[in-house]
Order: sequence, then C-alpha cells, then structure tokens
Amino acid sequence: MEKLVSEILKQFFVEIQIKEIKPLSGGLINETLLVKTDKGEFVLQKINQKIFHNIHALLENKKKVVRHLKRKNFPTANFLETLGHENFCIINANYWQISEFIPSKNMHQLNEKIAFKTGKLLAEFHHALLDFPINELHCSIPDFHNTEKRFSQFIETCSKASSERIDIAAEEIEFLKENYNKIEPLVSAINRKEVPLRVVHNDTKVANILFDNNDNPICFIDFDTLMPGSILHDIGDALRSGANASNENEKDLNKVIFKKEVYAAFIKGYLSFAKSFISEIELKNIHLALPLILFEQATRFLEDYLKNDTYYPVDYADQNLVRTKTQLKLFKEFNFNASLFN
Ligand code: GN1
Ligand code: MG
Repeated sequence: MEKLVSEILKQFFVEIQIKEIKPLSGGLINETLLVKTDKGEFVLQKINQKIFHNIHALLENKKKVVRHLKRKNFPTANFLETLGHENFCIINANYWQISEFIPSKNMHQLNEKIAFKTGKLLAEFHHALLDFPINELHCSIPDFHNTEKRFSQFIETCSKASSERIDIAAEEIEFLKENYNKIEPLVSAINRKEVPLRVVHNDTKVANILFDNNDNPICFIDFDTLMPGSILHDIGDALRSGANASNENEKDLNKVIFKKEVYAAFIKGYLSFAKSFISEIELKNIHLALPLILFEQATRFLEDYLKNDTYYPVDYADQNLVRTKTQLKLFKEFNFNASLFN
C-alpha cells in the first residue's frame, strides 16, 4: 500500500514523506484513504471505474464546480493539482484524486438543531450554484435519478432473478409494485421537465456532509454525481439518512424510525434560505422529495440484491435486502397526508 500511495503522491509533490496511511470509510462506491505526511493530511480517492463509465466528464464537472464555489468563497473541499496541473492522476490504469483533509466529524443522522442548519446549508449550496452555466456540465451518469427508468429496470430484473432471492424478497417486491403510484406524480413532473433542472449534488446523504466539533455543517463532499438535476433529489437524499433514527444498514427495524421533527426542521432550514429561488412547483412537491428518494433507493438496493450484489458492496449475503427494508420502513412511516410541519 505504501508503495502505491507514494507513487500517487509523487505525481502531486516534488518531495513528500508519508507518516501514516488509514482507510476512510463512509462511501459505498470509491476507495478512500487518509494519508498523513510531512506536508499535511490528505484524502486520496480511487474513482470506481466499474460504476463511473465517463470519468473524464465526472472529473471536468468536479473541477469546474469546485472552481466556481471557491470563487464565491463557498466552503468546499479542494482538489490538489498534479505537477502537470491536472486534478487527478492515473496509476496502474486507476484514477486517483487528492483533496486536502478537512478536520471534521461525520454524522449519519441529525437532530432538530443540526437539521435546520444542514437544510439551510443545502439551500445555500444550491443558491451558490444558481449562476453556474448548467450547459457546461456533462451528464456523467445518465438517468441517475430517473426513478421511472429505475423502477422499470427493477421490474425487468424481477422477471430474470433467481427464484430463491425472488421468494425471500417477495414482500418487498410486492410493496414496491403497489406503491409506485404514491410518488409517480412527482416522477412524471420531473420527467416532463416541469421541475427546473438545476446544478445539484445528487448524493447528499448525511455521510457526504462534514461537520465541525460543534456539530455545525461545514461543507458537502463527494462531488462524483454533480450534474444537472432537481433540488428535490438532494433534499430527499439528505432526509433519507438525516431523519432516520438509525442508518440504512440497520438490521433491527425497531430502531429505524422516521424522525418527523428532524424532517420538519431540515425543511424549515432549507426554506429559510431558499425562498428567493425555489419555484412554485418545487415548493408544491417538496413533501414528496423524501418518499421519492426512499422509494428510488429501495428499488436500487432491491434490484442489486436480485442481481446478486453487483453494484453496492456487501459484507454479508442479505445486506442489500436489509438496506431495502430500512428504506421501506421509513417510507411506510412517512405520512403523505400530514401537513408539512406537523
Ligand atoms: C452511493 O458513494 P456513496 O456511498 O456516497 C450511491 C448513492 C446512494 C448511496 C447509498 C454513485 O453513494 O447514489 O444513494 O450509495 N452513489 C452512486 O448509500 O451510485
Ligand atoms: Mg459517492
């Protein structure tokens, strides 16, 4: 490992001494390391080429958006440039990026106070990107949040999967088939382009937000999915994890509880800043953002389970089914009829 890390660092520094290398966990997709050196602490990340097929599009999106945020003094992780002025290097056919390590802590769920601040930070992030020229962004993963397409792929997978896994997941499959109609109105509005396309993060789970020692959110990380999309996906994704009393891997469903006061605080925080730019249709549909993402994420986890776990890494055989169940538990607890803040 040290030899590889040293090879990567050599692309970025003329001279540097490694003191310690530690794996960083949190993300499901990329491999991430914390490296302590005599020049400071850095985060090294290997971009997953099995998942991201258009790495150059992804790297260009990241570079432009980070430059934009920095110009506006909006807090963001900063990517180091190689000696050849690229924001990545290729070693043994793998793409690596280095960012400066931001002293921070990770959280996996929020309380009311932090939720308000985090909702507000997300609105500020969206606001800071309002004047980014959206046409300059590549669609690095087509249909990433196309729930309709993901749902029809899931239905197709159900017809091909092994009968063993189909039987084990029968209840969850049935539930998804019966409940698509609940989120369909928003899915259609997005696909008909009635909901504005904006520059958004697309993967705002709370693990992708850094917090300081006083629990204040500092910035978003993991810009791999930065693309044109809907703010509703970002709101829903942050709440999917933030308003869960446990986490997406929890086996004991009694611990997976939808915290509606956290939900309300986050949305209040978001709207406290977003009033100036949120459109009528976004506002009208904001209450569907969370169930939309819960449904989509359950579909993705369950589809992967039925495909024998080729996308999300698993530590044990049924983990993607467990993940599906946590998403569905929250979906079931969500009250579609409640007014937004009670
Ligand atoms: C993946 O990379 P990471 O762990 O932040 C996934 C997200 C899912 C999330 C579920 C590119 O995010 O879409 O919501 O896992 N990223 C990609 O935890 O598929
Ligand atoms: Mg990621």
